Amino acid sequence: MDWNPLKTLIEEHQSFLITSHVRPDADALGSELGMRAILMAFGKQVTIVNASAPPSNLHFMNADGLVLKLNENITRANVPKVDVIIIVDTSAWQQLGTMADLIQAVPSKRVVIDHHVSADQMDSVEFKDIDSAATGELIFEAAESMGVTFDSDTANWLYAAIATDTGWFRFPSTTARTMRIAAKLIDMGAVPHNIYNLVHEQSSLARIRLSGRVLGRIQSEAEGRLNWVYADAKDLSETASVPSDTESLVNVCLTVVGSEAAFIAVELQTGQIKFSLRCRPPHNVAKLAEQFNGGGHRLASGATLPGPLIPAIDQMRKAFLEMLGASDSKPSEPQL
Ligand SMILES: [Mn+2]
Repeated sequence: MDWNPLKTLIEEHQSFLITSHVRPDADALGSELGMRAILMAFGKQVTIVNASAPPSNLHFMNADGLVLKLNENITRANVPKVDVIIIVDTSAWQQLGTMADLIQAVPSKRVVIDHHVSADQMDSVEFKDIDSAATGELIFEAAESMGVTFDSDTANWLYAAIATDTGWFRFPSTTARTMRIAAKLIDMGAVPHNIYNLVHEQSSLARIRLSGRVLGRIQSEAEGRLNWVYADAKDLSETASVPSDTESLVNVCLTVVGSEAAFIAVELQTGQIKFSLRCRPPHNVAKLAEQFNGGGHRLASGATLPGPLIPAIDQMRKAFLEMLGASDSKPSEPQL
C-alpha cells in the first residue's frame, strides 16, 4: 500500500473527523484511536464520532472518552465542520448508521481505510486491502510509513483491533505480517494477556446462562455441514442478557465436526432478526449476506431481516443450503 497520498492529505489539511461502523468492534475503535494518534503526531485537530456506543467489554478502549456517540456525547450541530472525514473499517453507507447522512451533507474530503469486501461508491480517497486481517493492520502500516510510533495505550488498542479481528491470530486471514505488527505493538507496550482478559474474561452470569440455553438446542442440517442456533426475545429477557451476549455463539456452531457453515439468528427488541453468518473456505458468506442487503467478509458476515423469527430463519437456512449445494430435507418451517 502506498501511504504517501494519505500523508500529503494530512499535511495539507488541519481538521479531521474520524468515524466507523455502527456497533463498533475493537477493530473499529482501535483503528479510530490509532488514526487519531497519527493525526495528533502531525499536530492536527481530531474528533471521533460514531453512530453507536462501544459494547461494554470494550469500554477499556474508551476510558478517556475520546470516542463520542452522536446524539449522546455530541449533538449533530456540534459536530465540527472539518476539512477531511476519515472512515475506518467499513466502506458501506448503511454501516455508518446516522453518521451517513451527516457525512453526505458536508463538503469535507473523504478518506476510507478498510479491509471489507463489500463497498459503496463513497467519493473518497480509498486505502483498501481486503487481504489485510484488520483495519488496525493498515493503520499500523500507515503510521510506520510516516515514522509515527504509538504510546502504550494506543499500542494496546491497536493490538485489540488486530487480535479480535483475527480470532486471536487463528483465522485464515492471519499472516506473518499480522504477527510482525503484533510483535511491534508489544514492543510499544501492548500486553496481550491483559487485553484478552479485558475483552473475553469479563462475562456476566447472564451471558453464560444464555450460552447454555441457546447452544443446548443447536440444529444440524445437511449431514452436519450446516449448524445453527437462535436466541429469541424470551431467551434474552429470561436470562437478563442483551443481544451482544450472543456474539461468540455462532463461532461455537462452526466448531462442530464436519461443519462448513453456521449462523445465529437473534431476535432484537425492534422485532428485526439479526443474523451472524460464518463459513469455511471455499464458501462465501459475504456473497450470501448481500442477498439480504447485508455484508462483511467471505468467512464472516451479517445481515438483518424483518421478523418474525421463524420465517426469517427459514429464509436464511435455505440460502445456506443453496450455498452448500445441499437439498432441504426439513419441513418448510423449522421446529423451534
Ligand atoms: Mn475489521
